[in-house]
Amino acid sequence: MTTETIEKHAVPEGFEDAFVTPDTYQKLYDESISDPEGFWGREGKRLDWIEPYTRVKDTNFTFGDVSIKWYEDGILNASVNCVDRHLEKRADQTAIIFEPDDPKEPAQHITYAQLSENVNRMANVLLSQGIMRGDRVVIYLPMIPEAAYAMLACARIGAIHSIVFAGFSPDALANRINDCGAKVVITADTAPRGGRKTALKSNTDAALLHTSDRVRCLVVKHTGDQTTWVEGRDVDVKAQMKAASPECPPRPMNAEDPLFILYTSGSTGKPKGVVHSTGGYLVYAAMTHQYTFDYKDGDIFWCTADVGWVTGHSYIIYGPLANGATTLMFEGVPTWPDAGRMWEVCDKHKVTQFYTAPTAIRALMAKGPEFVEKHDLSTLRILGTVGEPINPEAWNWYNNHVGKGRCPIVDTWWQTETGGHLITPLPGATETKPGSATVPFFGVKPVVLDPESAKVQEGNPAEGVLCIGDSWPGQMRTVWGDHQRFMETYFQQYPGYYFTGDGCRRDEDGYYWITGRVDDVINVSGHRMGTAEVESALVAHDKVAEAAVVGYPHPVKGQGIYAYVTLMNGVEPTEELRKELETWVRSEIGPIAKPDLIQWTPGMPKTRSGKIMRRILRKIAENDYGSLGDTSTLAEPEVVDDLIENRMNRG
Ligand code: 6R9
Repeated sequence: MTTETIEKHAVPEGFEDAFVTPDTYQKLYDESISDPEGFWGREGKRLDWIEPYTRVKDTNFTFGDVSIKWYEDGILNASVNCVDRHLEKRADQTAIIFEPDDPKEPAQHITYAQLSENVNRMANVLLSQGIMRGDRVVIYLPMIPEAAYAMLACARIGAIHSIVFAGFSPDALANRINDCGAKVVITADTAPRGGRKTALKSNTDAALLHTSDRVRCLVVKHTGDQTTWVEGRDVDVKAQMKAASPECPPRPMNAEDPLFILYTSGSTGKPKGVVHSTGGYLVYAAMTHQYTFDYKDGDIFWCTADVGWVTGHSYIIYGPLANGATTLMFEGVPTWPDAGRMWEVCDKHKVTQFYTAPTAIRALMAKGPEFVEKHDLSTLRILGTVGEPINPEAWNWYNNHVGKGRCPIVDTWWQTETGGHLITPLPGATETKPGSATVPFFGVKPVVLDPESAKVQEGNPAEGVLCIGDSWPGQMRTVWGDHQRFMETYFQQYPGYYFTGDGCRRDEDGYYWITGRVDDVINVSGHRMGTAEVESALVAHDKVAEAAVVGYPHPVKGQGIYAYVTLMNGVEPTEELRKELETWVRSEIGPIAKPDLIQWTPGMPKTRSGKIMRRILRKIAENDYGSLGDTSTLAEPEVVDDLIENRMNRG
């Protein structure tokens, strides 16, 4: 389908009272670009400040001098903004609805008063472990309320949290603990998901063999399953919380003090520790949550992401709680006990905004609409997607079967690095086109550049790499411990701009269509993965001589992982070895990194200077080998014939 044949969807009826309407969008957007100081100076007031800021924006995108500061002389505490300030009006309002993995278990409704008590108690537990302002705390927890308590407890005492997705392996966990120099890791005994359990504590035990032996381990006894216990190192969090005081004074923090670090994959080397600030990040998360989802008092907001990803940080915890919202936390998976679980939960808790990933929509679409039809979804007002481009088929299914044509769909484009939505429709203001993230959020200046000449593509339509022309408060501040890498990754290639790593097209109407990554990052079920990470896991196996990994189109996951592997001399390629390598990658990185296809190859297509020609590997993985382009620089052109003959994707 080309963009020209895609119809525009008008804003459905009933959104006349939305926070942002077509007129206000244009007016506010223009102001946000022409007077960022005035605009963001006003928006910053949505938070409670201990000391108000007098300076709003101090940002520089010049390579070599990159520096990003917002509200830099303001003093605040993020947990006060997410909890304490709501107590006067909302003490008995539900802050978090916890829906457990097993539908037979009762849901929990945690009020703001209870949230406050738990956060304070957890903060006191951290203090008693010697955690101080600026210390790093790694959180390796499933989707349980304690994850929210832990994040906000860190924020309360000025510690910097770094959540590691509970699906990551012990090695991945150890690397992150070491990179940020964490003093403690907070984990749980075991984590039920989809009726199966992950042994988080034993993963943590394995990880801690590769870290400093001073790292303490705080364990949430969630299921009560038996685990090993290391005296002097392991701490029973729930028992300690019970004994701790329910009051812990919040630490006044500078707006630019880091709130959290979140590791994300890049095109080269090991994952980067993306650093987010306390003030600017929270302003941006709260504002985008309010406007993009038109969040109003009484709404029940459900973001299905995991807190281990940035979407969980901004739209399960920080944005909603800063707005005094009711946010739903779901421990389970979309397809267990059956493909109706999401809709059952929407029905049960009267969800008003539902925010998920295209890969989940495609997986549920494949099971048929009967699972949706069984449930009453009449409370839904707004539907959202995030993580990867959504194909128009999935968009239409979501719109017709879930939204019944009455819910605007907000296709939100953003990144771990951006803290919140950058390009997105606003439900009461933006006409939508299936597959397009539409128009920029306030204060966001998208720029399309020619990838080779770096020339700005003026006018519509346009196509090229997507950059952003100026800073916004939710922007990442640095890479933890490596500001140089921050500058090189995002500000070197296209001087003066923030480079997103995505390609895009801007159509006749000025709508943006994200076409996917232009670097060696692949997007598997909405999870970002550096191909280099999977490659280094593969070559760490003693039977592997060389490996190259690329993405290929996958009907449900968006992209699948295609690995080309050259074995050590004398090693026989067998089915058994294929399985062994799959298990190996799972254990090195985590289940999400397991290759979908492994092709054995006697050698890689290389230039004479020894560079692997990934363009060719990508084409063959896409089953598009008729148009390999210029292969004249190949050192051994015959390798390509073998690769084509033995290709694994013939779909
Ligand atoms: C929030 C998140 C970021 C990358 C990004 C892009 C892709 C995210 C998208 C989208 C098209 C959307 N992406 N949202 N592509 N349409 N609505 O996903 O962060 O994990 O850092 O991934 O995901 O390629 O560059 P992160």
